[in-house]
Formats: sequence, C-alpha cells, structure tokens
Amino acid sequence: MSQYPDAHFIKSANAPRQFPPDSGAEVAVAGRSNAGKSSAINVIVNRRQFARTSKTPGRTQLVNFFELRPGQRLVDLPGYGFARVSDAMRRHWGMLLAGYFETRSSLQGLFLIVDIRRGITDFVRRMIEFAKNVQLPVHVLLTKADKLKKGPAAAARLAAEKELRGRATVQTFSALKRAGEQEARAQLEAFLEA
Ligand SMILES: Nc1nc2c(ncn2[C@@H]2O[C@H](COP(=O)(O)OP(=O)(O)O)[C@@H](O)[C@H]2O)c(=O)[nH]1
Ligand SMILES: [Mg+2]
Repeated sequence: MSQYPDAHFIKSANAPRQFPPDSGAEVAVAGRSNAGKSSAINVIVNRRQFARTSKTPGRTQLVNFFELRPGQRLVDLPGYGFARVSDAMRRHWGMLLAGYFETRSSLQGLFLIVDIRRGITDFVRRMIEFAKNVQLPVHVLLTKADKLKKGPAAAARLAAEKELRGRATVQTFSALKRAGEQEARAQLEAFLEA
C-alpha cells in the first residue's frame, strides 16, 4: 500500500510564474538524466509509473509538481546530461532551477539522485552548493546499488559520506531491488514535517 494513496500530478512549469502556490511543504528531487530519478520517485511514493518523465522527454525539461497529501508536494526538477541539448536550453534550465531554489519558501529539502557508479561529480557538488546558499538540507541517494557488489557499494557510500560530511546525508538505494526504500521515505517525511 502506498503511504500516499491520493498522490497525483499537479502541473509542469517552465517559468516561476507557472509554479503552484508556495504554501505548505515541498521536497525537490534532482539528478542527471538517466541517473534513476523517476524510478526512485516511483519506489519512494510506492506508485508504479507515478513519475514517468523518461517516457515523456518534454517533461524532463520542466519542473514537475506532484501532490503527495494536501499541502505536501514532491517536485521533480529538470535533469541534465543530454548531449544533444543546446547551450540556450542549458541556460534556460539553469535560470529555471535558480528561480525555483531562490523563490520557494515551502521548499524543505532536496533529494539528489546519483548513480552509485558515477559517485560525487561536479554536477552533485554544484547542486549541493546551490542548496547550501539557500540553507536547504540535502539527502543523496546513491542509486543503482544493485549494479555493484556489496563491498564496492559500501566503499562508494563511505567515499560519498566522507566528501559530503556536514553538507548532506547519504544512503545507498536500488529501485530495482527496492533497497533503501524505508530510509528514503523516512527522510522524505522528516523533510516534509520540518
Ligand atoms: N539496475 C538498476 N537500474 C535502474 C535503477 N533505477 C533506474 N534504473 C534504470 O536506469 C534507467 C534510467 O532510469 P530513470 O528512472 O528513467 O532515470 P531518470 O532519467 O533519472 O528519471 C532506466 O533504464 C531504469 O530502468 C536501479 O536501481 N537499478
Ligand atoms: Mg526521469
């Protein structure tokens, strides 16, 4: 059973003026495209095909708002990493993200979805810097942990924890094996209730 039986898509926004009212609490989820963001959201919300952004490419460039419960939202931020995207589009994304982070007072926390095999990259460091500037707590999901053996997965987590100590919390996750699901959901709830 989903903890969020009434969760639903609210809207996609391409500019801050399209964001829904800034009331209640929301948690944003970001990651490079293909990192496993949509899959992680589906597992955490426990709703299959909830965030299907990879199947609808247009939506991956927009800020997608979902209502989890009345007054509580999950926000799927645009992903980066498509080689084919133009510089103009990248700049637009940067502005959209900056506009989002700087204006949303209901924003309580950021989930960063990271492919455990890539680890902490400049993209992750930039996003954490972004969050720090607006005093936003960050939780990193090292996802696709099933792609590594136990030892290397634990080593990757330790390396990430060491680098991000004091700036973000870190956990391993696998959408495929539904590993780390409870921990992730507990963190989401903690952010929403903060
Ligand atoms: N093995 C494995 N594959 C995953 C996992 N999460 C996502 N994937 C795969 O990675 C690809 C990208 O996933 P998706 O959730 O669409 O990524 P997004 O672009 O970040 O939203 C898809 O082929 C998924 O099936 C995981 O935990 N384990
Ligand atoms: Mg996606």
